[in-house]
Amino acid sequence: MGSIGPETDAQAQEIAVIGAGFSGIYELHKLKDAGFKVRLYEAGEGVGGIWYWNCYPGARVDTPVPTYQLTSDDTWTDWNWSQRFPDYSELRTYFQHLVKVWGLEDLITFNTRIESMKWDDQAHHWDLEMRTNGTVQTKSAPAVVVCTGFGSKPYIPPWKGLDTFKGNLLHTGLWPQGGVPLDGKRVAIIGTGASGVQLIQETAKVAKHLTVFQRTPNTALPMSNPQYDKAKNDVWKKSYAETKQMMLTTFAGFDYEFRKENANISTPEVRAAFYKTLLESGGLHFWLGTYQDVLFDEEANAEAYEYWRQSVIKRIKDTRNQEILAPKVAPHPFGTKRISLERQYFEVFNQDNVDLVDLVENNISEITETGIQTKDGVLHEVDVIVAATGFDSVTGGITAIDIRGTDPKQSIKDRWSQGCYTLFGLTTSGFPNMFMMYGPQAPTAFATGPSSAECQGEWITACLEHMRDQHITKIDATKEAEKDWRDHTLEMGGKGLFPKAKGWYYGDNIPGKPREALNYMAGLPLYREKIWESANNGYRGFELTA
Ligand code: N01
Repeated sequence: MGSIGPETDAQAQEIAVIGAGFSGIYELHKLKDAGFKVRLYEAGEGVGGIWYWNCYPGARVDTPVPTYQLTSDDTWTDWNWSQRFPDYSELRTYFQHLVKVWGLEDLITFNTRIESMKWDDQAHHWDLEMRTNGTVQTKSAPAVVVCTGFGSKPYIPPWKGLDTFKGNLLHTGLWPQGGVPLDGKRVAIIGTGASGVQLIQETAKVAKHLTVFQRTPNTALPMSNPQYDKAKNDVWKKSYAETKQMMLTTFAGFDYEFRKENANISTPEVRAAFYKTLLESGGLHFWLGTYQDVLFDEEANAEAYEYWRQSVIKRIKDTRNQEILAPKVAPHPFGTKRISLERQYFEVFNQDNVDLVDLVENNISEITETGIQTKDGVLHEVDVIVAATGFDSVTGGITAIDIRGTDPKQSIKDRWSQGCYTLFGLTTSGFPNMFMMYGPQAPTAFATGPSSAECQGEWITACLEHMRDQHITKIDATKEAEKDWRDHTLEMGGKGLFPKAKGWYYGDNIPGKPREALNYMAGLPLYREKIWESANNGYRGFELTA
């Protein structure tokens, strides 16, 4: 019988946590603190999760600090940020700080990728097969917390001829740790999501020539990234207790919220003044601090888009580029695809060394030995091709592992092939004692990483403590409860203008992936209420076995 025992129990096996991003590190700390034997496995060489893998030039977070940090007092009092939106290297240093203050050094095994997990329904434990620098070994764990993140499975479209390219082919999410020289090179970047926008800005500064291949324009907002000195850090620290309280009440865990009025409550002049303030605030205010109906009402949305468009086109000299980057007809309702933050992004296209290809008019026909051929017959010869083409988001990090639960014939990938089933995005029926963080049917992409980690991590830790105290060795979601959660998630995800946009929020970016709301889009406060309602009622919706 597997045993979710205390650290002092010599028979107890280590609980396994997979992935060293915000969720994994937080959960490792919580379980250690609660007295469990626990070990974290990380495929990379260092901590940071998304900030370990996404180390392309310009990679930086678009949630401002101190919102983008864990809130426990031992982690922030001695920590100072150098800027409002830290880059990946500062975030890595922050993760090292977390490991140090929480004493996690000896509990992490790096360079180790979990390849498969098989549930043993007699022993009530998981057998994990893992590869460390080419060596495969198996370990048993009474419970597993999968923290592989929402964007850990990079996606490169299957362009014809891709493997014939003789230059350097890269993906933003698998950027070489030592960096790649782009100075003086001819570079192609395909994709203009958050990663593309950031990389384009940096590459344009150093490349001999940059060709950007855009399918959908990015309605990016100005970042505004002031430096933070000691005095500025002292300011946020003074009011951080109140900030933390506020973050518990807001939709996404930010320290501001949608305005509780519809747009038409104001005159056009007042609205314009309000939009101006939002844009000048920088960050995501124009998206998440706007009138409450902008993401629901077409008229309000169209006006917001037009305001954004006017603010952008005056920064682009060429009228053709204006129309490609900020078209008169919105490509989708404003804000229904993930908004990115930019710094001089639109000015990049005024540079002589930068070209823009509109893939809607002129798609890629094939990749050749020397570059990218478009439908019009032009061959764009380059030294480097960067696929900034995103990820098999939300589910891909989990389904990349061959996970088999009570039915050994069915992997989790098969189980979700026609649609995702989870209870609270925390567990999935038939895969007992397996918990997920920052995965499907949870707030994930609609919440900040740290807020989500704390919300789910506290619940999972409490659940495992309950199992330990009550000598429960198996917890599994019921099919009925799971169906209810799925229905609720899909209902919430069907609201407003969001479903009108095609993108990774709904799995549209991966061929063959079922179209459905992958995230819980009703906000963190309601999510928190629902998961604790179950826990406080004897884990309603779960079957517990001694
Ligand atoms: O990926 P994406 P990303 N042919 O999927 C295009 C987080 N993140 O890595 O929109 C041509 O958003 C695709 O076009 P379209 C953040 O949450 C955060 O940029 O599908 N193009 C799109 O332009 C973000 O949302 C940070 O028409 C193709 C791009 O590739 C998430 O990660 C930084 C194509 C993919 O954009 C993912 O961002 C970086 C094809 N066949 C990432 N297929 C920060 O915190 C796809 N595209 C700042």
